[in-house]
Amino acid sequence: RKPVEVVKDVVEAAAAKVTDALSPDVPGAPGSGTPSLAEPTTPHDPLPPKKEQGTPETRTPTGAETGVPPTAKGQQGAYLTTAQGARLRDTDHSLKAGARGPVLLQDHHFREKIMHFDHERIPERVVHARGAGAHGVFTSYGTAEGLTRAGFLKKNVETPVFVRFSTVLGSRGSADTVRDTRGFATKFYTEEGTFDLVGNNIPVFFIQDAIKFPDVIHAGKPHPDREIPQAQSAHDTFWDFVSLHTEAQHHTIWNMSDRGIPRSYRTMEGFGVHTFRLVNDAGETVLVKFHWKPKLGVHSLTWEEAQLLSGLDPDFHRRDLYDAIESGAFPEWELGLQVFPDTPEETFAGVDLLDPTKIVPEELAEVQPVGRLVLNRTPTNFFAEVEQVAFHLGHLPPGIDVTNDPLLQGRLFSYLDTQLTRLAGPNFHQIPVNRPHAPVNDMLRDGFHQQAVHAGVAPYRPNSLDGGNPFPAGDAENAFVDVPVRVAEAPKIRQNPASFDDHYSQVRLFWQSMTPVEKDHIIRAYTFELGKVYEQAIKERQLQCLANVDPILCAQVATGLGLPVPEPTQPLAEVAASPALSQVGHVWPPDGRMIGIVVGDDDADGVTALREAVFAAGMVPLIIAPHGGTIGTVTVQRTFATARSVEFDALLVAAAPPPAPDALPSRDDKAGAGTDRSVDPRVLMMIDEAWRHAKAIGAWGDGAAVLQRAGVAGTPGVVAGESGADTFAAVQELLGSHRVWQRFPASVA
Ligand code: HDD
Repeated sequence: RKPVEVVKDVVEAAAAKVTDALSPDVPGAPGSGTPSLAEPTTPHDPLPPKKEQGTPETRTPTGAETGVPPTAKGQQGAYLTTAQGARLRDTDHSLKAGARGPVLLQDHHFREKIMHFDHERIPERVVHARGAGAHGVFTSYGTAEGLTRAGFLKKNVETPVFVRFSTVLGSRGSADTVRDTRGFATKFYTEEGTFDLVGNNIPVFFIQDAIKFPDVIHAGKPHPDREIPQAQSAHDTFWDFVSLHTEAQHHTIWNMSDRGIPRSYRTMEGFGVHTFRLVNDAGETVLVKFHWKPKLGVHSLTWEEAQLLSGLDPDFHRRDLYDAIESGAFPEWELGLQVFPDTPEETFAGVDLLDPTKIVPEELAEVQPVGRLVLNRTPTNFFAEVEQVAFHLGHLPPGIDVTNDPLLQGRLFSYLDTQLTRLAGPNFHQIPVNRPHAPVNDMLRDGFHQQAVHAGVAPYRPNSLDGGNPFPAGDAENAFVDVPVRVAEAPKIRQNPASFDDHYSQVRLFWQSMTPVEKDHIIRAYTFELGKVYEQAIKERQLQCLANVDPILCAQVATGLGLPVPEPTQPLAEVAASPALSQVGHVWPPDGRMIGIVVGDDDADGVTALREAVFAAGMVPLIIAPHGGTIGTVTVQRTFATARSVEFDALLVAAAPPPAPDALPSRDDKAGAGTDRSVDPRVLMMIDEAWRHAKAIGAWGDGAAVLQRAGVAGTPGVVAGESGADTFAAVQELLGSHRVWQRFPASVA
């Protein structure tokens, strides 16, 4: 049949569905008798006439109120229309003077369509351009009630949230699994105004003063001449900067550790980084640091997995987040606070709380849980929500205030300012995802993209024309509290406090807190990154920095680079390790983990039962078969052509499927090495990689022979069970530790 006939069938089938859907109950449907839905982007009801302006509302309708989330109302009616609502009969042919003639300038639909398309892209974020976001809910435990007047932290209060995760350096289309810091930004739509907690998965920052932010980002972004490398720090300008601005060494060692390559957004900690100030009803204050603790624990990729994923699935973290939510394995974090007395010195246990390059070890100030975050809804439209969401540290509800951390103070300017270019004007707070859920009655007016139809004539205060509205709130009406912190009488100077000069003690603290296998990964990461640097002087300068952190770290990296080992320029700091910083040695719930299951054609019942067992354990099975389609009644999700080990956390081999005719050559095919092709080489590659990346592996029945053939049977973390069920049970146990750490040589050193 001609393609045009096929298309006709498809179109007719779709049209029939639309007709079915157009029951008289559907608003806007012909004959429904109901008016069309309201224009969805109208943000608020028009203000009442000025005399009745008692409680003017500019409130975003929430899903609970309208039954429909505001973002789900982008279209009304079943028919294609112009942007002005005129129905169209054809959108595939421009209006021409005859079938072979020129296109006519009067084709208003063509011009509207192309004009809009030409402007679909907006500037990407200058940093954190690559990201993914999701909706959720934050439920407060009430444990912070005595510390802050913030209503969303009162017991059992549920607050809708939107969270955006990101990498920092890459462009919008860059890979997810690069070595980088991850952003963790949360918008709490509280009833007292929006609170944005704009944090990272690393608790310290590269610089101590925001005035250096353009410089560190210029150094980290691709080189200006050739615009490479994309989304990574393994290049000259980055290491030039961090070896010259040695305050960056603490953040850098976190990047070089496994924290720089998270397994998933779901397995990252989040940190507010700065110290904030809470104020309670009595006006009492404390200093706090915010922490997000993932329910699934902190887990990372191996460097080889991260590199493979950048090519095999550049959207790995984004896919993982959305797959988890859609499969019902909702990502969860606990919000915690480290609480410090608000003293004039603003220090705790010798740590300057205004220095964003320092942590307070959890062993010295426990992280106290105050609430729970669950992400349970994927975006309806990525651009509308994830791309247009705008975070700002100045979005603070009453009860939370800032401190004088100079990095924080600079950020308070930057986040508003950047949106003017990115979102093209000052009204970005009216974009649906950015609208507060608290009633808004500001005196901001006009500007590009104004969506609100403000009533009244007197947007100033005091006024006598709009009945005095809007009125100032006091303590009783829960007005925002600017904590009256005393500002010391001091000269205007461009200078840091002396305590900011300690650039190495906490780098050493981090290094000392790592287990041998984590130290090994750090050494390899520095060796890789500096190995990509061309300038000898930069490598030598960075080695000099490492000499001030630890002699073994420095010597091993120097050996890898083939350079001499420098002497430290200052005494090594005496520090106590913080075991809380290590990812190894904990056991975590394995919920939401991906279990790859290699099957043949003849074990359909066993596979069905195993799939159910995996789901019942809160994990997600991925059936991998020689061909697509089904195995019995089970749908095949990956074939040997589309599966790769890096997608899953553990591998089960249920059978010994024969090699497909188009299998890749295996190393056994090399001349003289024999040609045992009893197992598909792609299955052998999956096993080989899963083993190398220290993942749990299991097999039963014929599958056990496959593990023998792969040469991994009987090694740590490789289970040969009697049945699928008991093999899976043993693998589940192993997953609690994330990896079979013994397989890394350094872990036994
Ligand atoms: Fe920033 C975005 C986190 C320092 C200026 N930053 C941005 C995002 C996160 C962070 C998570 C992405 C938000 C989103 O998803 O839309 N930034 C941090 C943290 C910092 C930090 C944890 C240090 C503790 N940032 C920082 C400084 C400056 C900026 C010192 C400028 C002086 N950051 C920006 C920005 C961005 C941004 C240019 C780009 C897009 C945006 O704000 O909305 O304004």
